[in-house]
Amino acid sequence: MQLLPSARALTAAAVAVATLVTGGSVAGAAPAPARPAAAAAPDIPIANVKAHLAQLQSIATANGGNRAHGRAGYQASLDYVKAKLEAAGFTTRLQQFTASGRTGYNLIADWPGGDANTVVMAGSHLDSVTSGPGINDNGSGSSAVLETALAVARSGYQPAKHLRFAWWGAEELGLVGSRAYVNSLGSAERAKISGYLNFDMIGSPNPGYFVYDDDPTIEKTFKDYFAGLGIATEIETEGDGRSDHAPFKNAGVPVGGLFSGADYRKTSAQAAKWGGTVGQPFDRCYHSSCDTTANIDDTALDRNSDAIAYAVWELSR
Ligand code: DTR
Ligand code: ZN
Ligand code: CA
Ligand code: ZN
Repeated sequence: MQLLPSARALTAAAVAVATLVTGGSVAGAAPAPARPAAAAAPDIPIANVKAHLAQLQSIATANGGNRAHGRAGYQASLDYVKAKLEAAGFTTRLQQFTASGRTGYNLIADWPGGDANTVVMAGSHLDSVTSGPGINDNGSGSSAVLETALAVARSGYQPAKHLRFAWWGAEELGLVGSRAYVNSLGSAERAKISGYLNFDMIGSPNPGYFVYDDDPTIEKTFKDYFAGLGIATEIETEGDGRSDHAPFKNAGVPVGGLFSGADYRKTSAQAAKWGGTVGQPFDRCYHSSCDTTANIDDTALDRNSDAIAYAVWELSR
């Protein structure tokens, strides 16, 4: 989140939310035929995640070097993700809001089926800062969540709970899109969300493996996954309240997520267990023009993408 003082002042006053239902049911495509739920989450192909990142990089390059709220690069990013989801059988809708005098959008994608009264959500912010393409922050989270959703469709997974995915607008202005979404829910709708999983920066070039500790069940799900790989994790402490899980947590929804680090510097103890460079930031290109496709650690992105799929499958059974 990069909160500009003027945006901070404007945010509270300028956010007005309207829900535009667009996309609706997918053009002609019926959901994949129900097949037995996958016993285990599939591997998320890192090549597919990186292909999404390449598309987001191309979009930024073609639109002034960024994918920021209210600009052409954000709209093009939204169009890309929405088209992939609708082609795969998701029901999508755009939620419109205003922030800092510009129109913004959240993209919400529901996977048909499951108990509508028990909703598992996974989300990430799709916007970048104005100063760069935002490939790690947060193309990494957006692409991993997209590929996990597409893996659900490919596998024909039909979990007991309902699956909903979200790509938030205007996170960098102060969690504007995700707060608008939570505020637009009535208490009944909010109570149906059994958990919200947030992924904001999961491919940092000098990566750490941080797990949110806000909800014990969700935290254990992620820690068990990494323990199975023999990878030590740490509790995420850099960003309490600094990403899109905060509005959900403040509304009483159980939250969790993964983070690979931003501008804090890696200690020698961390380098001993994770490798990488001591004394350097986890992401030296945080909020900078060098946050490009070259600013990604493929191993961290792959491991975190697979952890996302594992948690989505485990928590929605
Ligand atoms: N808010 C993110 C960056 C960020 C910094 N600390 C954390 C902790 C957990 C998630 C995200 C972050 C941004 O700049 O978009
Ligand atoms: Zn940011
Ligand atoms: Ca993988
Ligand atoms: Zn971010």
